[in-house]
Amino acid sequence: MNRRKVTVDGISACGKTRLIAALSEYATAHYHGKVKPQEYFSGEPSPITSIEIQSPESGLIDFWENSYSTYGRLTPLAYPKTTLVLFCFALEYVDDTRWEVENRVDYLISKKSPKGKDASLILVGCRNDLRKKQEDARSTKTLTKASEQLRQYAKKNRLAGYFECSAETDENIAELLRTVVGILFLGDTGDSTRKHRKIGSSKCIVL
Ligand SMILES: Nc1nc2c(ncn2[C@@H]2O[C@H](COP(=O)(O)OP(=O)(O)OP(=O)(O)O)[C@@H](O)[C@H]2O)c(=O)[nH]1
Ligand SMILES: [Mg+2]
Repeated sequence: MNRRKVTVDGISACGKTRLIAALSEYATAHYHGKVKPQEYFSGEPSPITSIEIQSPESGLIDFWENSYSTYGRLTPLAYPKTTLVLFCFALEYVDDTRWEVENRVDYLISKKSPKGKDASLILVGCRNDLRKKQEDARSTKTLTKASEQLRQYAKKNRLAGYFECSAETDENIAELLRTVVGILFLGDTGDSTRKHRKIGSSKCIVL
């Protein structure tokens, strides 16, 4: 069975663990998926969530969370042999963290990157429900403007995708998983030949 590693990295406490849980739940319900029991890693909880899917391809996805708060000692193992990086940030703090996101992704796509040069990278904005609530309460669009700049950054740097999701409402979880499965098992790539296309609403773009 094909086995692929996906590194889930990003800003601290932005929603990485919940994103993996939402993707796992969706894969179980719609890809005939099965979440493998958690293994322990030298006595510590494992940063790996393994999901076996049966359709459209059969394969095993290992989501490896790079969390400094939970799995600090294991962070050097997060990138080697990864096929895809989901780099996450929280959309309700995007105005404060945009520069950190760009700096860290610049490094991940540079020659010094700990990921292999063929590994793709998708930018994932998490907690879109909270962003919407905040903007509604303040009647502003400052967060939307900041996230638009990240979308442009993703496009300029030919990243494999840019998504705005909510693990709370499941917004764009299906679309993100479809793109992940395509890259891992169906030969979709993140190279410059990719056409700019929209999926569903303007909230989700695969570049
Ligand atoms: N409303 C809402 N809350 C979310 C969403 N995703 C995550 N959260 C909440 O945000 C908090 C942090 O989520 P985690 O998934 O633990 O974040 P993390 O990035 O794994 O955190 P670290 O591993 O500590 O870096 C938790 O209270 C989650 O329940 C979302 O889409 N909507
Ligand atoms: Mg976590």
